[in-house]
Amino acid sequence: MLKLGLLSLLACAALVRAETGYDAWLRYAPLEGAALERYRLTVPAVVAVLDPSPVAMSARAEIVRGVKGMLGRTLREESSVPKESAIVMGTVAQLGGLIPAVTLAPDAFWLKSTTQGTGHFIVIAASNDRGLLYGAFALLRKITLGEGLANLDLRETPYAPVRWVNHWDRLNGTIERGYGGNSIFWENDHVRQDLTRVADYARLLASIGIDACSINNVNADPRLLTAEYTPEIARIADAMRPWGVRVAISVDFGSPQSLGKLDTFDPLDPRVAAWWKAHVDELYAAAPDLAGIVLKADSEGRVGPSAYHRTHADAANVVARALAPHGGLLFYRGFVYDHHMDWQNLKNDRGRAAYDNFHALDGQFEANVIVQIKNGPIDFQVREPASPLFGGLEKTNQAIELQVTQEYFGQARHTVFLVPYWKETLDFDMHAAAGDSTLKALAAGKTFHRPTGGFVGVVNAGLDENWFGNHLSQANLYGYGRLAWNPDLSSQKIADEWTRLTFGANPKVDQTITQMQLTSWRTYENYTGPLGLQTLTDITGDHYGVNVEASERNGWGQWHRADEAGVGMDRTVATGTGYIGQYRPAVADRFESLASCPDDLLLFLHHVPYTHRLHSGKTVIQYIYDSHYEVAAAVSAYVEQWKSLRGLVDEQRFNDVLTQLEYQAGQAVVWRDAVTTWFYRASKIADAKGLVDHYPGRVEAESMTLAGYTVRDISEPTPGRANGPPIVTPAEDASGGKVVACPTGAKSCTASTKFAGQPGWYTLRVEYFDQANGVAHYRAWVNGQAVDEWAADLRLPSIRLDSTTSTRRTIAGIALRPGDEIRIEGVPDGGEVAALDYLEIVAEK
Ligand code: GCV
Repeated sequence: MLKLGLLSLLACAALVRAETGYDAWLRYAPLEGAALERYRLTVPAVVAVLDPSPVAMSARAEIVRGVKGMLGRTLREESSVPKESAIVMGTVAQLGGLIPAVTLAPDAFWLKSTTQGTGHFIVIAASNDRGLLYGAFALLRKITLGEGLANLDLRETPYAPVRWVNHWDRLNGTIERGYGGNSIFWENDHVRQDLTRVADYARLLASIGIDACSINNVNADPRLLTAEYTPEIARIADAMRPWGVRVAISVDFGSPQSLGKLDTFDPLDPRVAAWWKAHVDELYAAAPDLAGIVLKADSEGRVGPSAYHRTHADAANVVARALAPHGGLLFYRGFVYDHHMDWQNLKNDRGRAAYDNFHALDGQFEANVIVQIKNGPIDFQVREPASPLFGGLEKTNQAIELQVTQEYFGQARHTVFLVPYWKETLDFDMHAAAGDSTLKALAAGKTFHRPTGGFVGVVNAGLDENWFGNHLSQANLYGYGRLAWNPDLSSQKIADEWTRLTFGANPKVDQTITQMQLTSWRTYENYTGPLGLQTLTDITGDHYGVNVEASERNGWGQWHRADEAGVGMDRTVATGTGYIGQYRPAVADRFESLASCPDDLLLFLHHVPYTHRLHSGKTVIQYIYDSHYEVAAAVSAYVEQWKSLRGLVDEQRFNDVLTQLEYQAGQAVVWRDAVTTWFYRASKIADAKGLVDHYPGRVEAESMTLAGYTVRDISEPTPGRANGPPIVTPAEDASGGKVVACPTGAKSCTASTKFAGQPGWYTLRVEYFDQANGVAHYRAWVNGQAVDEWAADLRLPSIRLDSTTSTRRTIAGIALRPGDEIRIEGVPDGGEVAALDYLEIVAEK
């Protein structure tokens, strides 16, 4: 009895072992039962590596670490083929007769089981040390996933030579569009002293086949090219090198003038060319395996070749020529557009910009230049068609830029698994050539037989223990790497792999998380920008909360043109901006006609009345209404699904994700209400289902009995927009367009209401505002009895009272009788005014 009790206690302890998420998908959690027995029989006692390079040593150490974690056994390390059974790693030549002579591409690996004499060998063969490392990770992945090792014969070659990540880290340690804490690379204008995190990050990258990483923001700080930083860059390179990850940097195109004391940065001036050469030579002297340079020029205020009426090819080539002797690559960003466009001109279209800027230059770039093109023509919106530029370059290397960091995707406070989105884009046939002209084939250089090309992911992982601020967001980095390695993997396969590696093999856990991840993009899209609306977020502000009109009446060109009469950007050739004509005819014809244009992209490509019928037969306006209600319910269902995993996922990560999903469920309601209200007001078409603008059980804070609280119109300028009136007035951000706020400096304020419903059990939902400039406290009372208290301490990106800060507190299990007084007390702090939007009283089932 005692023994049993102890055993179950131990089992329990293993299950609830606190996990911070730091190990991500490389947990190597102990195997149990039959799986443990099976692998203990098949995994030999020795691991030998025949290649002495540091990368190969990492591969061997990783095998030892993984086997120790999963099987509880420490393998003996050797450096020649032992007589006894072993895992043996080496190049095909080093492996001698152990396996047949084959030619393996760089970074490819071959996992092969073989027998010689009395020894059984698991061979990891490759043509270079990175291949050995990738093979080692593949072998460990197989063990974690429970795949058999007998008759092993797995040969994998990366789909594309370029598998990079970019970081948008600033030298001061902050990150542009980073949601997982500050930089792992930089602190106080220098490289961090302790680079352990950097090495651990490189290990994560290596495990998914990523081999290069740029370490500073594309909005580049020119100081990085001063001599002071060269040894610092070299330190990062040293930290990442054992994992086969090479470092790259982003540079400012004006550097020859701003740093070099030249009177010009004209790319055709020989002094400028000499300047770049000298600087690049210096960098390579310190870090000889630097992967290359990333350049954002003539974009969003960055200087570029237009200053001298030169072309993007001139700009790219002057830096590329400096890199060429060292084998470095120059990534020139295709994200070039005018952000001061006249919004009243219906022919203007930011979507055209990449193609218009680069198509005519095809063939003019040096062989080591790669044009780095965002997946869509605008900017990582919730849905965009594939950028037509991918089909418009035949004699130029290209790479697809995907955004792993969730800028327009809920900034890691919302769970959105992006792999299905990326898959749709990568599999899209651009009809650019007779053979395979899917986007992935074009980007990888296969279609037009380019020397190089591939994938770049903007990652922006940070110092948070779990790297991203949300455990489930780790799946995006994992999925990005897996797709860059093999874009033919299905979303299902990637989600399933990631879930089992990250949360274990329990089938219920696997199924629940995988399903949630696979549906999460469509869910998010349907509350933040359905039918090709791109995004309805505040594009001139934090890119997070709702602000339907923020896209309009400004020069940024993220227009959706929603007004009283209709919605959508007319990008047709016949009557619109002509954007659709940038695609090859087979694609253009499909997009141009309303009959064949996919519903998902309708409003990206066409302007239609709200009564336009989709292929499903539903009107556009009813789709907007329905989709918002459906997905708000779907996110609530995620919460319930997650709760069903209690006890099956370790406690820390279980609670973290639960908190995240509960928050997201509240936000989906904020989005639902704001977007449907806005479209109802604009279209004046009532919801056929009668849901929009009717909120049963909701008591607006402004109609409660207030003590100290004052009513505020949400569109008032707040300190965040102190310089004049706000650009937009998102009255839809608050229920009823109003909130109540407690003046700064007040001790506390209260808002109360009398319950008038039937006696029973109720859930109270308090919609309050969690501004970033203080930590207000709230208390809820029923008939003078305290029932809940909380602090408004989330890390949200606004100090305004708006949908970004609008947050929901759920208080379940409250018994109410008619006449009961419900009172919310808010205690302001700093600039945070303990504001309230409404109270919702929901009967429990
Ligand atoms: C690094 C968008 C983002 C910017 C980003 C830019 C880019 O505009 O909001 O933060 O700048 O894209 O990709 O260069």
